[in-house]
Amino acid sequence: MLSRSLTAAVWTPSGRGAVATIRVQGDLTELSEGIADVFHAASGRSLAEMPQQRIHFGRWGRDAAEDVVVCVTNSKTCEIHCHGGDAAVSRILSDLESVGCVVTEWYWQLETERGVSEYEHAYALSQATTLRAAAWIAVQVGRMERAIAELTELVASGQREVAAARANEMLAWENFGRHLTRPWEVVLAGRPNVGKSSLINALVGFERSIVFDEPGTTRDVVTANTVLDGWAIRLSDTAGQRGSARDLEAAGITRAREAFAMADVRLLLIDVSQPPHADDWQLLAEWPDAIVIAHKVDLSDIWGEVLPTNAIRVSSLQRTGLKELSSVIVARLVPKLPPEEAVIPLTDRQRCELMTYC
Ligand SMILES: Nc1nc2c(ncn2[C@@H]2O[C@H](COP(=O)(O)OP(=O)(O)OP(=O)(O)O)[C@@H](O)[C@H]2O)c(=O)[nH]1
Ligand SMILES: [Mg+2]
Repeated sequence: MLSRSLTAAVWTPSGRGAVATIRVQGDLTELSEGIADVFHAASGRSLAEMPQQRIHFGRWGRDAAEDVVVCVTNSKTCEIHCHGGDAAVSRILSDLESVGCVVTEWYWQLETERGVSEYEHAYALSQATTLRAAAWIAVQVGRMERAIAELTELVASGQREVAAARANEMLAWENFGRHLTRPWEVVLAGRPNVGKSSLINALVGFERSIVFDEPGTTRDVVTANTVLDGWAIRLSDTAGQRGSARDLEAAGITRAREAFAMADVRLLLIDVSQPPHADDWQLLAEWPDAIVIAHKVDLSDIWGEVLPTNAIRVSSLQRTGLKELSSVIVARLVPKLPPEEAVIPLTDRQRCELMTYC
């Protein structure tokens, strides 16, 4: 067994890929001895004898060996490139573990002098799902460490109030920062049959949710990921809301209400081709901050005067009003962009650390 001075981590994204890369860090002489019976270089050399910065072809495994390419990148790091399937990766990791390597996450192998914020920055960057979010995260490198050092100095020199004001300035971008690595939640609700599933399909551009001309079609929360103006959005379609529902439908409605309550933006649909119903008024009164959508405007509008004045007129069938709706959603989610030099907290730990100065 090796002393636990070696770590191994996968550096390629999870899931199936052409090639996967496993990085091992630590004492490579120990590693070389440990894997002598599982790794056989075509050159006959042991890992310890391999010149750095060269690629070495070889076979990995005691029986049913498979092809790998190994590269010793410096005196403490070697990379094993193997088939990108999960099976090949887990087999090599488990061999490494069985000889004493500690399997860890890739960002803990970063060589950094700046501490935890740099790990967090690298991890956050890997979690960005849009280029726009990645660009905002990329420019944050090093900013949080510097900001915290400044806050600490301010407190040490008795300027606690100035420090609190600065920390609050950064915390103002807390929600923006949180959604650089996870999607904004946009939830649709409305009475049964108003066209919620049709609208979600129109917004994502494919048939994600079942559409049917019968109330109560959607029974649970159905989600679909999309991007609006460069921001990652998770749309949720929900069961139609009606006061008279029973059993299974009622359970779906409870789930729908929970999802609606938690949303970053709520879309409340009304079907203008049907007369207003008590449940419509109830929903409008209950969720005054929701974006109201006057749906099915391709049909004759029965609501007329009583339609809320700020309602956005949409027809999912004819695909009209979708652009306007998208820009209203984006304006709600990101009403203002941070200034370029803003320090944006990216993780819960950073948010908590800033709060200690407030
Ligand atoms: N004319 C017209 N019909 C629409 C439009 N959007 C949806 N519909 C029709 O309305 C009916 C109900 O649509 P759904 O999208 O299933 O409605 P829903 O709100 O998801 O219904 P539940 O899941 O039962 O709550 C279907 O027959 C759709 O084809 C629209 O913009 N115009
Ligand atoms: Mg539905």
